[in-house]
Amino acid sequence: MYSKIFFPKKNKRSGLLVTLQSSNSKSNPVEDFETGSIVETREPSMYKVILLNDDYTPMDFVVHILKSIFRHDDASAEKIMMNVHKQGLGIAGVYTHEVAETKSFQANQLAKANKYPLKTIIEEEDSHAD
Ligand code: TYC
Repeated sequence: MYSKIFFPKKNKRSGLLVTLQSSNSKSNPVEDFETGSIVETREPSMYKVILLNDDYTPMDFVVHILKSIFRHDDASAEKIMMNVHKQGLGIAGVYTHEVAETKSFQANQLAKANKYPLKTIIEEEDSHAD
């Protein structure tokens, strides 16, 4: 997913189209083959889904969430769950904003439906603009 910003060339009466996605990443300007306009492309911001520890949600249920919603295999799900259990929180996965929101919501809803207090939150990743 890229946003495009068209800057008209000098001495041209062409219009100006701006399609800006909120992003703090560095742009990569390239020349459009057909129009000669400068097209600025940006990577989308990425978001961490953070899994929070609690004292009541069963470990097996946490592993189930990590496998079914975050697509981890057995070993990875077990490792993340134990890490969250010991450290207090951990990363279930990193996604674009809409996917992160959806997976976080699904995990929280599944926990709620099973009357467990497990919660996930989302947080934007550092963009490391260089
Ligand atoms: N601490 C929980 C227990 O001892 C297990 C657990 C792990 C709960 C990770 C939530 O995100 C979590 N049953």
